[in-house]
Parts: sequence; structure tokens; C-alpha cells
Amino acid sequence: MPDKVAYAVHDMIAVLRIQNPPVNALSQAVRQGLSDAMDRAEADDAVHAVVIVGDGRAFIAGADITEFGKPPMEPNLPDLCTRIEQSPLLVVASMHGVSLGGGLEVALGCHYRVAQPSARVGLPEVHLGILPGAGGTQRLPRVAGAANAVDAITTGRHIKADEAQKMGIIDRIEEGDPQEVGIAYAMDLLSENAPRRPVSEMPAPEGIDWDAKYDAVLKKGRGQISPATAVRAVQAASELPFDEGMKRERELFMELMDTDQRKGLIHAFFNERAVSNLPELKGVEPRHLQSVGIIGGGTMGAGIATAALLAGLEVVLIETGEEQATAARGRIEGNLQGALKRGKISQQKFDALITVALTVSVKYDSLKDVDLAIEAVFEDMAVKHEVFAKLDATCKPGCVLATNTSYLDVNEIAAATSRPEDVIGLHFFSPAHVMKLLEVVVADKTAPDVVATGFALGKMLGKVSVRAGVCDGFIGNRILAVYRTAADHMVLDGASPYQIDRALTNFGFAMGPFAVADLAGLDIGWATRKRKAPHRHPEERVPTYIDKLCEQGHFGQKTGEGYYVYTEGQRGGKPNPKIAELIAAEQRERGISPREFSDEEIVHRYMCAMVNEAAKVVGEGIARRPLDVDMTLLFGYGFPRYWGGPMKWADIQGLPKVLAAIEGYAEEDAWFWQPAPLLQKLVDEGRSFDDLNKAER
Ligand code: HSC
Ligand code: NAD
Repeated sequence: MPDKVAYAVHDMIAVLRIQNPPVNALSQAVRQGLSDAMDRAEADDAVHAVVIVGDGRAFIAGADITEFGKPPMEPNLPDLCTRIEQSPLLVVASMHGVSLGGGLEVALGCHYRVAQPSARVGLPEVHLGILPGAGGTQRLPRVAGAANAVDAITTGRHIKADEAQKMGIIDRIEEGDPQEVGIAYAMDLLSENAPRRPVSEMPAPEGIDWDAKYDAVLKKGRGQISPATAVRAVQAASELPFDEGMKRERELFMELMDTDQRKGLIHAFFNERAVSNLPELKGVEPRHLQSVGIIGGGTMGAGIATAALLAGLEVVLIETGEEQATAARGRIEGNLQGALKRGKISQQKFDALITVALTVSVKYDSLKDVDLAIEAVFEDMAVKHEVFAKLDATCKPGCVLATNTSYLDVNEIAAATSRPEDVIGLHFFSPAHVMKLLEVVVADKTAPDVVATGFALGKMLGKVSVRAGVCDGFIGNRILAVYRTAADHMVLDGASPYQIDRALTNFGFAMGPFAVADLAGLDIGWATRKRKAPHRHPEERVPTYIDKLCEQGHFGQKTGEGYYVYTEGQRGGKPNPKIAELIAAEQRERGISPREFSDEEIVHRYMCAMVNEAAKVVGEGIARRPLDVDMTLLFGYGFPRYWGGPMKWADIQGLPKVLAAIEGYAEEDAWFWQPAPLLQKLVDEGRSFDDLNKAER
């Protein structure tokens, strides 16, 4: 194995070059390499200064996250940073790319820091459920001040070099080869007789109102505890001597290391990347992709067009008539105005996108040269058939033909064409230019390079793409239908929609299911219930009280009334008193005596319903791996990231406990709570969902 840290001497300067691709994570071998190289430099009388530099695309991306949860291996990172800081030699960090987490902590252990103009630094540990554990919470406030340090550490944001210089994190910005820049800076410092400058010896930062800051950060974290805990660590920097502050940092770090939130967030970090890594696509080249046709410029079509334009693709959008075409263009321009306002694009770029890159047409002929066409017309099989027949007749050979259907059978849609191998589902989420999830729905005859093209498009658009098979609702909407039903059952049995929404937002969901229903429009669920009614199993319990509200023309937020009543200009809504009356009437009709539910029971039933259906989805191969479900729920359904996803949540609870709860619920409603065979199998074998993820790698 090549050395992870190369050592070379240039004049009086020893260069320690970290070589651990792709991002120079601080694995044990790198830590040992740095420590040994420091010893070597110090033993060489000819060496007066040390420059630490990273090979490849980054200085250092942080501690090696794959080592977390394993037995610690010497030398540990905090000791290494102190060892570097205590060197009698002058030590300079020369930073390029990112210096994150432990990477910035190593740099703060150095006496001086020089960076490329494009460099970014940050302490993003809170996003992994931990806090900077190698002195970051003690050294950063000493160079940048307490307020800046709290902001950087609790948000985990990447800070650009110029801002970092203003904050005092970086001493000099210099463009050039990072090694040359580092050596030149070290030579300048030596010629100026600059002193060693250990950050730990700098004065402690000012105090702020720590309790108020802690409370504010805790509230903002919506249940996530690492950012607020990090406030207490920075507080220690201000109130305790350096060494004691380091001890406090270690205690808090270890506390967080032990939490389920840490496990969930690290699961999310790795699987967000693993999800689009499909063994079946290894070596499969995607098709050429430069122009996209979109059919239907309503909510979804306009959102997809916006995302494609922002990603640099040419877009041809087809609508049914001039009026609809104008409306579609208006929606896209409105979305792009938002990007302009937020500074994501310049006025010049905006003008180019709407005049050059975007074509809106009423003629299918305009689609003849596009590389990929995405249909986003009404959710009606007859309309979809008509559109796909036209696409088949118009689009060039090799063009990928995609549907954004939410529920319809992609095989049936593909059958409307003479080229089903080119047909795929690309299920975006609303608003499509904002939501990160893309379900790539693979039909029976879809060609592998068409699947690869779906994933390539997802990557271009900055989406998290998940492979799904064909079934009613694919991965996400199918599971949603079931946990929504569990919530509906609890309402029938006595829990109020408001208690359920509150319990689930306290669990960490961005919104509760009834607030979401109001936002999406109650007419959608109403239409689905009517569509499904003829095929409903007699034992299926479906509430009808909300249909009565729909019959009166109340569809949620868009009409001002649903589960909640909305007043213009006010955020959120107030419980609608009509709902309690309608529920009580239905309970009387059904002969139900309402009972009390604890918040804990609400969350548990909701989660068990989700996990059980998810296990069926995996068991049937609709999702290839449990991690595919986890990422679907995380990026499309507001599932709290710090639980890692429903399957990770179930693993953390213990699958036997989850199965036992489902079997208990089945005693009241055996039809709804049929345990998933895969869940039973895993319990029998003493395995977890994560074991299945690992087996697939
Ligand atoms: C930390 O530093 C803790 C310390 O404060 C204290 C520790 C003290 C312990 C004390 C004990 C007593 N490790 O994202 P990409 C992999 S916590 C391992 O696709 P990009 C990644 O999985 C760390 N692997 O590339 C992927 O692998 P794959 C704080 C890491 O260019 C590959 O690298 N740092 C890794 O889009 C490429 O990654 C962070 O949280 C790591 N640290 O983005 C930074 N980082 O090819 C986390 C990446 O197999 N990383 N990998 O899929 C990032 O934000 C992004 O990866 C970058 C690059 C912005 C670095
Ligand atoms: P929408 O009613 O807002 O827009 C549909 C558009 O398609 C309208 O502008 C209509 O004029 C146009 N259209 C209808 N027939 C057409 C044809 N033959 N040729 C060209 N244009 C035609 O609907 P939407 O919410 O954007 O949904 C579109 C599709 O996306 C549906 O299949 C839906 O299930 C799916 N979807 C919707 C959401 C969502 O949250 N709205 C999310 C994911 C997927």
C-alpha cells in the first residue's frame, strides 16, 4: 500500500502531502502518516517549517466516517492536532478544495493557514449527528469569535475562502499550485521571523447569551440535537481553560456518538450516495442527453422544465392550445424569477433561458429532435395512451420516452408505443424544481441504457434518483397510502387529526399527514377513494367524513378550508371545528366508542404501518434494497433525516419489536395489519434491513 502521507524536503521546508483519494479522509493510516512525518521533520535539523497539503481535489474532507462506531485506533485526531500545534517547527496548512470537519481541525492545529481563492472550509459534523471532536469547537471560536463559531458549527455550512479570511480562519489567499503556495508562504513567514502561533494559546472568545442561543438552536433543529449540543461545546471554549474545554468537547462528542440520531444521519450520508449506484448499471452507458421535450406544462411539467433549464438542457414544451401554452410559459418564468431573486441565476442567464433554451409549442412536430421526452399530462390512461402514440410517431429513434405518472401502470403506457424498450417512468415530486427525489420506474421491457439515462438525467438535475419497479404508486406513493390509512384509522378510533399532526411533527416530520393533505388538495384523495371504491376489500376501513367536506367544495389550502381553516396572509391554519363534528357523526354511524391515544402510540402505529408496507415493497422487488425506501421517504416525503429512513428506524427499534407490535395491532384489524413476509423472515433469521443493504453492495 502506498504511503498515505508523502514526505519531501524542499530547502528548509518539509512538505507533508496527504494522498488518500478521493477526498483525503483522515483514516488511521493518514493520522499515523501525519504523525510519523511530523516526527521525521522535527528530527531533521535542516527543516525549519512544515507545509501540510492535500493531493487531488481537496485538502481534507474530515475524519474517515467509515471508522465511526468501530473501536478507536491510535493516534486519535484530537491528539494529532495538538501534536501538530505543539511542534517546535512552524507549521502551515495550504488548503484547496474543501477542508471540512477534521480537515479544518488539522488546519486549525497548524500555526498559519493559506488557501486557494476557490477553497471552502467548514465544520459540518452536526449533519452527521455529532460535533467537531478534534478541537474545532475550542479553536474556531479563538480565531473567529464565539458568534461566528456558533454560526459555522451549528449550521455546518461551507464557508468560502474570502469570508473565512474575514472571519480570521484563513491568513492568506493565494492562487497557484497548493504545494508551491504553501512553500512560498512558509518561506515568507521564516524570512519575517514569524513566531509559531498555536491557536490554543490565543485568548478565549467573548461570552454570549448561551442559554438563549442553545434554546434557539434546539428549536430550529426540529428534534435534531447535535447543533444545540455543539453550542454547549463552544460555550466551554469561552468559559473554561483550553484543556478543560477540550475535555468538555470530548464528553459531548462521545454523548452524541452514542445516539440513534448519529446512526441515522450517517446512514443517510452514505446511502444518499449509494442509492444511485446500481450493480446492474455498471458499464452501461447512458444515451446522449442535451435536449428534453416535456408534454404538459401544468404544475409538474413547468417544474420539470424549470429544473431542466437550470441544469443547462434545452427544453421543448408542448401544450394543448395557445392559452395553455402561454400559461405554461408563465409558470416556468415564474419559477425562474424565483431563482433569479435568490441569486441562483443572473438576469442575463434568465433572459437566455427563456428566449433561447426554452421553446413552447402546440405542435408535437417540435419534439422530433429531442433526446428525451417526459409526459406530464392529466393522470388518465386514455390521455397518456394518446400522447405516447403521438410521441412514438414523432420522436427520433433512440429518444427516451418517459412518463411522470404518479400511479398508472408504466407497462400499459409503454404498450401504446412500438418501442416499449425506450419507455420509462420518471416520477418527479412537486414542486419538481425543488424536491430532490426522482423515482426511476423501470418497466418490464425498459432497456438498461434507458435506465442509465434516467439516472444520468437525475444527476444532471441534482436529484437523488431511486430505482423503482412498477406497481400502484411505485415505492413512495404506495407506502404513503398505507401509513396515511393507519392515520385515518386512528382518527376513526379517537385520535384527532391535530393530535396526529402534532405527534408526527414532534417525531421530526416536516408536516403532519393532515396538514399535507390540505396542502396537496383534498380533491386528490377524494378522487383516489372514488377510483378505488369498486375494488375495495369488504374489510377495508375507509373514513367518509372528509368526503362530506369535499362535497361542500372544501379542498384544503387552495379553497381556504380543509382539516384546517386558513386565513389569507397567515402562515398555517387553525383546526376546522367542522372536522370534529363530522368525525363524531361517522363514529356514531359506525358504532365506534372513541378512545384516547398517546402521542407515542400514534407515532408507533404510523411507523409500523410504514415499515410493514416498505418491507412488502422490498420483498416484492419494487425497491431493490431497504436503503432505496429510506432515501425515497427522506427526499420525497419529509421523513426526518436524523432517523435515517423508516427501515433504519425499524433496525434501531429492533425488528422483533416492530413485528410484535404489528402482530398486536393485527388482533384488532387482521386485514390491514398483515405482517410482511420479509419482516418475518428477517426476524426468524436474526437479521436487519441493513444486512440486506450490505449484501447488495
Ligand atoms: C469529522 O471530521 C469528525 C471530527 O470533527 C472529529 C473526529 C474526532 C474523533 C475523536 C475520537 C476520540 N469519510 O460526496 P462525494 C466519500 S466528521 C469517508 O460523492 P463530492 C463518499 O462517501 C466528517 N468517506 O463527492 C464518496 O464515496 P463513494 C466531517 C468520505 O465531490 C466519496 O468520498 N466531514 C468522506 O460530491 C466522494 O464523495 C464531512 O462531513 C469522509 N469524511 O463531495 C464531509 N467524505 O465514492 C463529508 C466523503 O464510495 N463529505 N467520502 O460513494 C462531503 O461533504 C462530501 O463528500 C465532499 C465531496 C464535499 C467532501
Ligand atoms: P396539471 O393538471 O397541473 O397539468 C397537466 C397539463 O397537461 C395541463 O396544463 C394540460 O393542459 C396539459 N395537457 C393535457 N393533455 C395534454 C396533451 N394531450 N398534450 C399536451 N398537454 C396536455 O397536472 P400535474 O399536477 O402537473 O400532473 C401531471 C402528471 O404528473 C400527472 O400524471 C400526475 O399524476 C403526475 N404527478 C403529479 C404530481 C403533483 O403533485 N401534482 C406529482 C407527481 C406526479
